[in-house]
Amino acid sequence: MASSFVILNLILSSFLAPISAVAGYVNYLHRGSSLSTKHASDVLQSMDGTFSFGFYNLSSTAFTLSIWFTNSADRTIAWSANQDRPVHESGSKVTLDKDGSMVLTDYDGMVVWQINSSTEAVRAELLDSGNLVVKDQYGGILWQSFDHPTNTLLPMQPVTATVKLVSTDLSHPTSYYTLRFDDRYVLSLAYDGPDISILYWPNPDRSSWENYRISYNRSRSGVLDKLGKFVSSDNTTFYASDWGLEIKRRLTLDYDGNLRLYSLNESDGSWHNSWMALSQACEIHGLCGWNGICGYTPMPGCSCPPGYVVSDPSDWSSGCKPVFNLTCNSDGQKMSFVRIPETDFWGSDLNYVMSTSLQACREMCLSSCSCLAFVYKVYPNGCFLKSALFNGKTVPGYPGTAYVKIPRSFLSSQSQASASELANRLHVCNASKTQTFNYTAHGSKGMGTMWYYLYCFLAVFFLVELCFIAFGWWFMAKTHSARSAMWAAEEGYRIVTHHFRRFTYKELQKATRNFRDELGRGRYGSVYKGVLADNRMVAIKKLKDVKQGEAEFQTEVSVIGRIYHMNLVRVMGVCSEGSYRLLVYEYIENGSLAMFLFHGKGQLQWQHRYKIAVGVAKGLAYLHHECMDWIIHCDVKPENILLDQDFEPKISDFGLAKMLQRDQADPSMSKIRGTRGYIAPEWVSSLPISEKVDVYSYGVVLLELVMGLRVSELPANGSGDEGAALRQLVWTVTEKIKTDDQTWIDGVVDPRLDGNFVRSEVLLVLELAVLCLEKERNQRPNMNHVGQKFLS
Ligand SMILES: *[C@@H]1O[C@H](CO)[C@@H](O)[C@H](O)[C@H]1NC(C)=O
Ligand SMILES: *[C@@H]1O[C@H](CO)[C@@H](O)[C@H](O)[C@H]1NC(C)=O
Ligand SMILES: *[C@@H]1O[C@H](CO)[C@@H](O)[C@H](O)[C@H]1NC(C)=O
Ligand SMILES: *[C@@H]1O[C@H](CO)[C@@H](O)[C@H](O)[C@H]1NC(C)=O
Ligand SMILES: *[C@@H]1O[C@H](CO)[C@@H](O)[C@H](O)[C@H]1NC(C)=O
Ligand SMILES: *[C@@H]1O[C@H](CO)[C@@H](O)[C@H](O)[C@H]1NC(C)=O
Ligand SMILES: *[C@@H]1O[C@H](CO)[C@@H](O)[C@H](O)[C@H]1NC(C)=O
Ligand SMILES: CC(=O)N[C@H]1CO[C@H](CO)[C@@H](O)[C@@H]1O
Repeated sequence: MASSFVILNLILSSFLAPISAVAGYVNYLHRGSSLSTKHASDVLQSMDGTFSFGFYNLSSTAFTLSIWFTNSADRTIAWSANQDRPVHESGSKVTLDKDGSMVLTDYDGMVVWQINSSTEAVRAELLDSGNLVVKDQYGGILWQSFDHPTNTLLPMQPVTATVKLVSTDLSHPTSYYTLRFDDRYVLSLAYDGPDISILYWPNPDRSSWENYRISYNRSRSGVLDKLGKFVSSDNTTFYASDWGLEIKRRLTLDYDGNLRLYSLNESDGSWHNSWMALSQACEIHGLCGWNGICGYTPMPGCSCPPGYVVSDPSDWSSGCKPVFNLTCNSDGQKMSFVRIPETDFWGSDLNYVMSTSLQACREMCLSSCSCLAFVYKVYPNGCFLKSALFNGKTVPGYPGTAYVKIPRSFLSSQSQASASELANRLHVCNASKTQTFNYTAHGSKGMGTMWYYLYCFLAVFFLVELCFIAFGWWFMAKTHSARSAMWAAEEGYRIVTHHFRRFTYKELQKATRNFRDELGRGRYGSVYKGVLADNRMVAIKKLKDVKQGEAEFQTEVSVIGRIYHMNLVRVMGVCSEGSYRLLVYEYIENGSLAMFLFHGKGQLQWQHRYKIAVGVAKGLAYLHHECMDWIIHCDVKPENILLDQDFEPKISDFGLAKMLQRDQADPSMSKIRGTRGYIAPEWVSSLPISEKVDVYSYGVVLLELVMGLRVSELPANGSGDEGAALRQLVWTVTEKIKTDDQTWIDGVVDPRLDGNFVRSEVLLVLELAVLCLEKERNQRPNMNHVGQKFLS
């Protein structure tokens, strides 16, 4: 009897699978059937259409298995099975196996995620609530996505003792914020960092009682109801500002550590914020990392105390590091303190002494090696010695003053924490923070290399940002009487949106004083110096020959606008009005590498040249392998490598090739881009262009860095063939490298260096250069390998 049931079931499911678009969307998946990345129609939809389940495209090649809001404009993800390990475009699928388990496999059959159950599942169903349930033959629930939330809770999805929201999303894989019941059974927001774990909501300075929480209620559960009220067993209660309406909502722990409740506006698919846990961004712990200080100017931002510098400008949450060495008094190092008013460093208390004088407090800190700072509160007189600086915040009116210990010798060169340091800490892509994926070269024309694809996903960042903009506007328009607390937080959204914005033509005209100060002219148009209304210096590029429509152009630019890497020139904004297409770039002080190498702008020491070689490799590796929509630069040359005041290279003009290619009417024209002397041999053949063309150009740049002359303009030796001189040079260097004697290097290196260089480094650069200049592109290393060579 049972077996015939199974057979019937199998027959049925083979008829029902695969899901086809013809029958419209269904909300279930039968045993034996699967959804694949191949068919866009392979999506389950809840009966009422609110939620969809299937493969969510992060880019054209990377997918996650997710549940998303069908009707939100940006397809906001509510749940993801594999957000830290997306799968490849072709051949990935999720199957409800014959043996009853649900398995997500990558293109190569590797199991990325699976549901473990001892009982056979016969059906997976997406419910109207957004819950994906896997049922057995009796309709019992074997597994449900509601038990495994990612960063979002949906209405009626309980948060329980075993459930934890984690703020990590696709673009912020290392965010340490969590929402969970703490060990007193109070629902809390916590910073669960690698070396510290602290709760910051509800207010950690108060007892549970004072926070209106009930501790140690063992039920440990809470739920948001359909009307927008959240209640949990610890008496955490809050209401959506639009409470009472049955709207689609989500409660999301955003990557910035704030818990927010959003409502969907179904008419335009936007989200607006209807509640948030913390209205003051600086109350969120860990925002500015170790030694950092959060403050409002009035936008929330981070700064470093005097004597400290930011560890990673692209990521303020990595904090600040001291530029001095703190040794103990025993060796005679004289210590002093810098005073930072209205500032506290929460936690890390070494000692607390009541009713003491400032002088006594100071002495106490001086006499203790482990005291890094103290906070002195005037009323009640209190002295807090700090063993570490974390959760620093400057709040106007705060009744305490922080005194940070630094060597006296250092005090003279002290710099004030300036508002300009309150940089935008929200970065988009950071290679070392993203998950590494290991794909074998797949379908890429037999290139035997291993590819390390690192994805950096902007999608979710983009969604959140859109929400913020939408909310900001909605909120300002709607409630002018907004509480001031709300305002400060709203400013926080502006800083998010601030780093990439649309400009009007008028604004840019004004910034450049009607395009008066031309910095240079390039392939894509002229560049002008400008000063924005907020006094930031920018370089404004007026693009020519962009025939793209406005919308298409904006989309394209918003992609490059979200790329943020130390070695890439940052695009701060765009203007697209009528026929005008302008890009606003950060201003890079030192101009281009070409000016230094070929136009006598100044001396470039070897150490700078080496730094440039490494930096450009990192920047290119990033473009090629780490960002969404891998970008081929197509025109790597010293003119497009800008240098900041520390000679850190920044690549400019990336992403433009693609943009301009779109509308090239003449396909043969679109093929030959790049600059003579830097273009790889395959440009002129009919091979499709791959990122290896950039590797080739990079090889030329390496040679130029070493030799200090335009390799592309080497006198042709008789044959008249343009590339011949370069090939000859490459061949010679290749041969020389094989020999043991290294004196030949002195003859190759730029004479302007006057012998001041590190021979082993020069050798490494030359070795890489000839590798990159391999005629056969498959023989060239990829930029990740080049980067690794520099590190090893
Ligand atoms: C994902 O696919 C949709 C349609 O299938 C498309 O409109 C969208 O641009 C794609 N998104 C990305 C990031 O590729
Ligand atoms: C299933 O079990 C494997 C190994 O025990 C585990 O790694 C995986 O996370 C489990 N999957 C789910 C969805 O719980
Ligand atoms: C529960 O919370 C409400 C308001 O949020 C408060 O009025 C009430 O006193 C709290 N109950 C307890 C026992 O703390
Ligand atoms: C504990 O929480 C449950 C569920 O919210 C509630 O019914 C119960 O009354 C609470 N117990 C106490 C002692 O407050
Ligand atoms: C929803 O969006 C529409 C169109 O943008 C707007 O007119 C309406 O006011 C919005 N509704 C809410 C509740 O924000
Ligand atoms: C700090 O100490 C390290 C190693 O002990 C040394 O390399 C570095 O130069 C010192 N820095 C300063 C600012 O004295
Ligand atoms: C990638 O996979 C290959 C073979 O499976 C392995 O040898 C290599 O170490 C992996 N690389 C990384 C970075 O995991
Ligand atoms: C490109 C970039 O900014 N990379 C940084 C990523 O974060 C690590 C650690 O925080 C830094 O060391 C990198 O410089």
